[in-house]
Amino acid sequence: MTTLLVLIVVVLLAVALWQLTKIFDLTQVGKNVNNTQVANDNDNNINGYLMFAFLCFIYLTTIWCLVYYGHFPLIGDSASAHGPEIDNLMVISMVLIFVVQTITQALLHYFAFKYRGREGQTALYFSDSNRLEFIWSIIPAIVLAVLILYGLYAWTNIMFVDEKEHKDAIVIELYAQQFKWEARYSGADDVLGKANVRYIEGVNNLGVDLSDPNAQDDFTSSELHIPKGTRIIFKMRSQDVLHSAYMPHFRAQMNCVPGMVTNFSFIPTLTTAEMREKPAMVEKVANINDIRAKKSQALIAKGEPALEPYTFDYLLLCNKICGASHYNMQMKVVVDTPEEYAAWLKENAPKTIVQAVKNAAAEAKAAETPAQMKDTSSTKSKDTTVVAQAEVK
Ligand SMILES: [Cu+2]
Repeated sequence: MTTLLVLIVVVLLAVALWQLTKIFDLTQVGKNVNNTQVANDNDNNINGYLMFAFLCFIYLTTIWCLVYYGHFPLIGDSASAHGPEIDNLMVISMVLIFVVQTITQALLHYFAFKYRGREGQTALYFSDSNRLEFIWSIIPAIVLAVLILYGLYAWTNIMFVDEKEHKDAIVIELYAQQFKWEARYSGADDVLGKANVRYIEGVNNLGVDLSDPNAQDDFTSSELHIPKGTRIIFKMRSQDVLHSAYMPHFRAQMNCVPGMVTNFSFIPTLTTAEMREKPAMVEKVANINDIRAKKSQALIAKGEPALEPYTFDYLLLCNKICGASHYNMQMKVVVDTPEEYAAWLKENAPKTIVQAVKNAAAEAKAAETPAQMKDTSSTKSKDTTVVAQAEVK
């Protein structure tokens, strides 16, 4: 790495020296009879045409990217109620950028060509033009104002959810830590118990306050299950560093910040099964499985096991580079029908955190007892803490 940096510095120094000699040469123009370093009409023509060539290069690259990568962005088939609004905003912004960039690049390169240098011709100088400045200020100002206002309107609609208004909403905590997610459900009372990093101990790795009455029926899951058609209010926390809860198919993202609770809320509109049946998704999965089949052939030839076929699942990803295994920080999200969700709750709700802590304590005690029984003869004199406390008293 150091060698590379030294090499870069040496190359940059060489370039700087070369440029300095060129500048020096230019200062000698007029004094010197040799004017080969000054651009003549031929050089200007070449540069003018190169401008056009570069314009073609930009356009061709754009077309190539659209053809080969155009199917990657997730547009349409969003799985949340607010999804179409975000998609709309995205499409409007992208189309606008595309049109403006296509026109302005063409104008920029055309004028660079048209007004290329010609011997004996000097540029027309004028100090300012109020009309021109007005036009190129007011048009972008109006367009940007409309775009920003529309964006703000969409943002307010999506982000400002009054929890009191949505009494039937399900509150779920998303807990981020390097490098995994955990979901905490509020149980029968629909209220999440208090939690704080100070209470983290053993299996209580979310730091739930076990003395809080609301925490008694809280349970956790390493898979996020949510029912279709119900508002879900996510409360996000992080144990260590900045993470970002990103659920692309629901067009949802929110930072998880250590020491504070952040919120995001949405209504899922497509169950996992329904999403798997969408034509675009069927095509995408078939593509992935084609690639996997080809890779599998190569693996089998090497005597290694073949890849499993891929089936679509919603994912909760981390969208902040939070450490070495950030790329793999994900949790499966399952959107159930209300009936399926009720069945899942019935199965998982009894596995409360309080119960898990009790079980762990009982297990620890069971493991301790045989060891204690072995050396009962010497335990009395070995309990140094008791002796120490007695001395302090
Ligand atoms: Cu992360």
